[in-house]
Amino acid sequence: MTDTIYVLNGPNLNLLGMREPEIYGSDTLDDIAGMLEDRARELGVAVDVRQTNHEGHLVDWLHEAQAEGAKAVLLNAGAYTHTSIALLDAIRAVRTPVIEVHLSDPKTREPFRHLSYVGMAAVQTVEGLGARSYIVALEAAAAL
Ligand code: CA2
Repeated sequence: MTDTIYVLNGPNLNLLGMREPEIYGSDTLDDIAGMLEDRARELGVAVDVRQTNHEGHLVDWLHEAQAEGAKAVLLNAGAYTHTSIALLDAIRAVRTPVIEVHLSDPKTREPFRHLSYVGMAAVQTVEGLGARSYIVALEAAAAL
């Protein structure tokens, strides 16, 4: 059976490519999903790419990733990265490894982006590479 890697995206990432290209690049989330599907095929894994603006959906999907036996989760929790103890608890609650992903490098931005609850529990963080952050994270997940 082909291993599946969940790629979970949080609030406002559905607007990628439409605003602030100088920070987040000009690729849409659909563009990134296409790149991930192409690279996943080369790596012999499958990706399941999702986006939500709701914190609890991300928690539910982390639980689902474990229940469905996903190999790993790539998680760009958007601004919930910096606020959500619920996500920290969920990542700690599941055995599925979670890799934190960011397009920008939050540590070089406003001070309120320097704290990452996701990063406290993730096995790895890939950030600051634009859309390529997702590809590098996918390669790391496939190698786990
Ligand atoms: O760099 C990242 O990937 C972030 O997770 C993006 C989040 C931000 O809150 C994190 O600190 C870093 C914001 C995503 C918002 O996406 C937008 C898309 C288009 C226009 C404006 C925002």
